Amino acid sequence: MVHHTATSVVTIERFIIEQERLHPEATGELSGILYDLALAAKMIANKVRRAGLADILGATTDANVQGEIQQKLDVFANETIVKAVDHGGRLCAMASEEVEGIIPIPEGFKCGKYCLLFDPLDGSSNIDVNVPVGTVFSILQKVTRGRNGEMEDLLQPGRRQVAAGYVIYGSSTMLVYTTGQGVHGFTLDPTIGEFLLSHPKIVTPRVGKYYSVNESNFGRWNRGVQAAVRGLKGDTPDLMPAKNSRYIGSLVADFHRNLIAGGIFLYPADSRNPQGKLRLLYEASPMAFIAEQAEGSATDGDNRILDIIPHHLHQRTPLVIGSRLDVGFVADTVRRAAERTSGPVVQPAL
Ligand code: AFP
Repeated sequence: MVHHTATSVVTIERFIIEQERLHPEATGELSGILYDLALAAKMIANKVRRAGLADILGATTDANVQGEIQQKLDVFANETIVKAVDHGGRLCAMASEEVEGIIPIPEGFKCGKYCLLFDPLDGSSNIDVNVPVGTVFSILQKVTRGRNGEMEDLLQPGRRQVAAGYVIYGSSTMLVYTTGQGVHGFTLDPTIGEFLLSHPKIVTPRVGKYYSVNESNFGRWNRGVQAAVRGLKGDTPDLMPAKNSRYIGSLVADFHRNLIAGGIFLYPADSRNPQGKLRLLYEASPMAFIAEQAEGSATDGDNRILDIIPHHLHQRTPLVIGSRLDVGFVADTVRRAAERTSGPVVQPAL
């Protein structure tokens, strides 16, 4: 890693180039995708910031594939990302949380060796009330041989990601990403329109201050999850000191706060969402790559998120993610409860 002095101004472009130089075999294609995503992020940030002013709020008539009402800004963000990356010759296929099937590279454009999966505007039900929203992305290398990317290229376990990141449109706009060499955060300086390196080599605390979960689901969780959340509140002080609670309802914002300050985010399965609510490929997997690169961890309760083999694009998963010891505490508590009710479970928890 290149070391910068505290006073040097490092743009995201410079940082990406310097990282690429560490890999003599790199063709620059991955760097190109990251630049394009940074550009799309600036365009989306610009629109999100003006959302309260422009006549852009309100639901469109389409319900997206998740059956949720799609906000106009979701559509804008989706199109902005597709247009920023589809013609660069670096991607062979895309998939978006907002679109049912594969998004192909249009005829006439070159295809490359990478696939992009993204959630264009996560937490969009929060836009009307001025709460931070975000974009999440995941990049995989193509494994099939044809020109176009296929489902097999997109349905790879998270451990095969070559890059993942998110953009948070909050009190400032930040882009945080990893290519497997640590996690680095950039803050958008709106006066010059550049993302500047503000958080090099983010390492999340081993034990966090916060727990983040939608506790209105408490009565719908299994006993193990209930016991774990009670533990996070201080029920078993010998095992886990009590934590403070923070929950925004926007994954990117909840995850980002916990990444920096230390903490754990949970969206477990419940009786209404037996597979959990969050999407494996657009949310859990990229966040898990970032968490692990920042020395945190991520599990579905039984399995490391990055080891889960996806079967379809919009698959959901329970998610427990954040500070390593906190995630371990929840996984152990859930496992012990499962052993008490149904004998030992086969999968070791983290
Ligand atoms: P929306 O994009 O529909 O607002 O969903 C946001 C989200 O997928 C994720 O960002 C949050 O962590 C989670 O849902 C919040 O879900 P609850 O509202 O059930 O707590």
